[in-house]
Amino acid sequence: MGRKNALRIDIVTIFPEYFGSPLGVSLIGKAAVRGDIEFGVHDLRRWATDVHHTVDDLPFGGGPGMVMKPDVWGDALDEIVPADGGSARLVVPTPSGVPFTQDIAAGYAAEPRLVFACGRYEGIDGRVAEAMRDRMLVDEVSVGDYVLAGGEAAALVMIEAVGRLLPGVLGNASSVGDDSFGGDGDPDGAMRGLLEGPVYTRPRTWREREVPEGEAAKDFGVRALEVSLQALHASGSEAEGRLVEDHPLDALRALVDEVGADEVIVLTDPHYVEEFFHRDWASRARHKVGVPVLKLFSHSEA
Ligand code: JB8
Repeated sequence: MGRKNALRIDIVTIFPEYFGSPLGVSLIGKAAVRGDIEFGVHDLRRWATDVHHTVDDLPFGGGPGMVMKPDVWGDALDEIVPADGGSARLVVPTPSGVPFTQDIAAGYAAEPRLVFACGRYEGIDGRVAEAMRDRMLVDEVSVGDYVLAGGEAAALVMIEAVGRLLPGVLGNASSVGDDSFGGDGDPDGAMRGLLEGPVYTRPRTWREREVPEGEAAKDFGVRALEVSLQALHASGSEAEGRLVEDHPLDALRALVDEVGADEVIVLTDPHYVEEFFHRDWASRARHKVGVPVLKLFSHSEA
């Protein structure tokens, strides 16, 4: 078994090979290597009982397509999940499910164990989800208002959204429970989107397009500040704000002196390189403003 606080994810599918690459790369691949996430991918046909490994049958009442057999799914889930549910949560992707949201992702990231039941054809016999509710939480979830050919791609979407929220996954190492304060853990909160905007990197001029600077850059800052203050006021805060155009550290020091602040809280998106070298300006502020500087990270990737 993996380390403590690890998330165990089981996936049941007739296409186990579908998951190899996506779960092996990037943040999730590394989290799996470290043991922060543990995957079990199971071929549903292992629980089929006939020579053809049949997993589907004709729908009662007629209609198009085939329906996945309850006996095969029942035997699979009986073997994968302990009889008492073992604190697992069963997630069944289906176009008729409740919409998958960032809040649901955050809830899943706090679970010890998720089991994804990926259907194909017209879906899984409706009694399977019903029967499993006797032993565990069962969520029927949709990742969007369109119809996929099966639950596999939907499961990957959810696993990616959950994986990047796990503690220990890059960018979350120092997060301080600031989900409700501008982080993407609470995208419906008052602060949603305040720190987002277009981003730029080198070269400064590309195909005759300049990275916004001066007045052009200020425009975005002015709007972001407006929206931020509006949201804060709407939530009952007496926040004031100002846009800083010269060096933020000098402005911060001046502000600390001006208002006699005894603490500074910096809310920022994490940046991998800056964090690694402790070169971010919030860290430098610690040595310059003469009061404690608490740094909070939003839950987004570097
Ligand atoms: C058969 O669009 B979907 C979705 C579609 C599906 C199945 C599961 C999910 C199974 N078609 O979220």
